[in-house]
Amino acid sequence: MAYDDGNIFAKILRGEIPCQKLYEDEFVLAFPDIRPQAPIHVLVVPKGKYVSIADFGAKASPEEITGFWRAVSHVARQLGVEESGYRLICNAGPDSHQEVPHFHAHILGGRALGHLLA
Ligand code: D5M
Repeated sequence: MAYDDGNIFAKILRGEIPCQKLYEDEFVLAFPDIRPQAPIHVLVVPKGKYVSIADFGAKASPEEITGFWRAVSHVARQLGVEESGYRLICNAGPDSHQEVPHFHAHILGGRALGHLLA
């Protein structure tokens, strides 16, 4: 799938739609999910234009990949869930109900999460 510059995260990254910035560096922007499914539900979005985790893995530079995952764990620490624990979710494709076609990770925490992922 080709990257669509009109997706909502692209608009947020360009500053066309506001978000509550929780963390930003050269590689990522992190902000709360608009439809939280846990007391803490934050999205970490790479600044590069990647549709999916497959696209990210195939096309991003080693610096971008390292920067992204470092930022994810940094944000989790910043949110105070490193000790209590949290779940990372990266939806990919129709069966996962990936809604926004710009790769991102969800950080979920702040309560005991269920055992099942589905
Ligand atoms: O998840 C995409 C997530 O993005 C979904 O949980 C809603 C969230 N979302 C959509 N628009 C916004 C804005 N404007 N701010 C914050 N969060 C938003 P997916 O993994 O693609 O299904």
